Amino acid sequence: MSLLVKGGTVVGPTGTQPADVLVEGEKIVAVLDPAFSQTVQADEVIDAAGKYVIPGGIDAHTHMELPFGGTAASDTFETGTRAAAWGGTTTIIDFAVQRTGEVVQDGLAAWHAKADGNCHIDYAFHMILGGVDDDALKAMDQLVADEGITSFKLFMAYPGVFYSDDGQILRAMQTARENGAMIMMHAENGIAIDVLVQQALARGETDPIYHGITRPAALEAEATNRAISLAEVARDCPLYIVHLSASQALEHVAAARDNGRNVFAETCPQYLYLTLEDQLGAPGFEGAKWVCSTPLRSKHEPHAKDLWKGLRSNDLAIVSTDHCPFCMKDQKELGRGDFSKIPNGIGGVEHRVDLLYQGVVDGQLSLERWVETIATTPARMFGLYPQKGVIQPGSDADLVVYDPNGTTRISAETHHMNMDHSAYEGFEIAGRVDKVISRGSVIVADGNYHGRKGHGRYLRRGLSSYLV
Ligand code: DUC
Ligand code: ZN
Ligand code: ZN
Ligand code: ZN
Repeated sequence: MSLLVKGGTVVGPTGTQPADVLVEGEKIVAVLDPAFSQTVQADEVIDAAGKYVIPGGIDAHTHMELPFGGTAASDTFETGTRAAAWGGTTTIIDFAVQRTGEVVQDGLAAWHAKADGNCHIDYAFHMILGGVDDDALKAMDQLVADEGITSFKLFMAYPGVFYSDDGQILRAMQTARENGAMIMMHAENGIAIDVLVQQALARGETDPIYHGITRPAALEAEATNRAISLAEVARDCPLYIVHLSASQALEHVAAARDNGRNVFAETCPQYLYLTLEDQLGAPGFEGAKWVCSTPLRSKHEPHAKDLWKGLRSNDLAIVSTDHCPFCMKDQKELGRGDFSKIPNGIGGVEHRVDLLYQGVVDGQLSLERWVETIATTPARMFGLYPQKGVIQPGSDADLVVYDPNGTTRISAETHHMNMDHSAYEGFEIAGRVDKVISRGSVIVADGNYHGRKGHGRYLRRGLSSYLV
């Protein structure tokens, strides 16, 4: 089966040009100058005139079915990957979880059991380590060697749940330096945050807004800097800061990078577009919709402006969603009367490609940088390149035809995520996903869904292309 995506403008990190993309089976076989493709025959032709053709989005940070705070993230691998596909994302990297005390490989097997046969798009895993001991360190080596898992997330937040202390972090970093893996860090000082949370609750400050107030930027910056220092001691172990939200944390990342260090970071659409004041202005318990960690930051500080700048300068390499959806009903509501019991997370896997395209329209990012931050760099960072993240012969035919003249209106009424609300309700975006192709199959076309559960395959990842 061959497919020709014809007449569009192909966008990649190094440039934008009119080109036709020829697909055979699941692979791209040629990227053709339109002047020379008139004679090319294909079983199916997609007209991409007036549209951009970009590599399928790669969301390197999702949490389908994540157990959290006595409940579980509301998207299954089936519903979440389908919503991702609708929004132009053709690969996710989800976080498998080793619960504290559990054998790492058992945690991984449980994640495969949730995902396998259920995904609409291709998927890979990072591994969350719920504690670092001799067995976990051995498991890191085994996962890198045999399972295609080459990145491990640790938590400086959540004492007693996922938390690792500095000694544990250092040991995991030393192991990663040896085996080539990436350490991903949730950088917030959880010990200090817990004190602030208890003090707030004792004062009767129980509303959702106190979630953000008790997680100040200074404690994100402190943890970020500490993680960077520990990685330096571990002979410059590669370090990737997840969900970076604060200017002060970004400054530490930028300084490390200016020193040539192996330090990388991502941000998420919520920190580019939503603020603490959105949450503050919400009536009653509605602010719970925006409870996530790291938290939304104040619009009276320059965080969002600095994050956009960081995306341009590459101090922020990637935009991922940290898709971690919870419904208000029966889930977020668990924290009525005690903000610390609101499950942390915002769902957005469906909207990342569009929300970042709005950044192009607003003059924040170039077209090329849009593609780089949502697709190409995630592939390179996490060992999926050049199978994913690029339009070139030999790569998987994961393509999005994007209509710059279309519009997208975000609403819980129309989204495909399993959530009873949207953190982005009412947002209007100047651009629209027109068609989505996953490994040569057209799965979204003109507002219709043609994908299927089970189409998505598990991807074994290699080491990061950015390893020094
Ligand atoms: N960190 C994440 O990365 N996702 C959800 C909650 C959290 O703390
Ligand atoms: Zn986190
Ligand atoms: Zn710099
Ligand atoms: Zn996350």
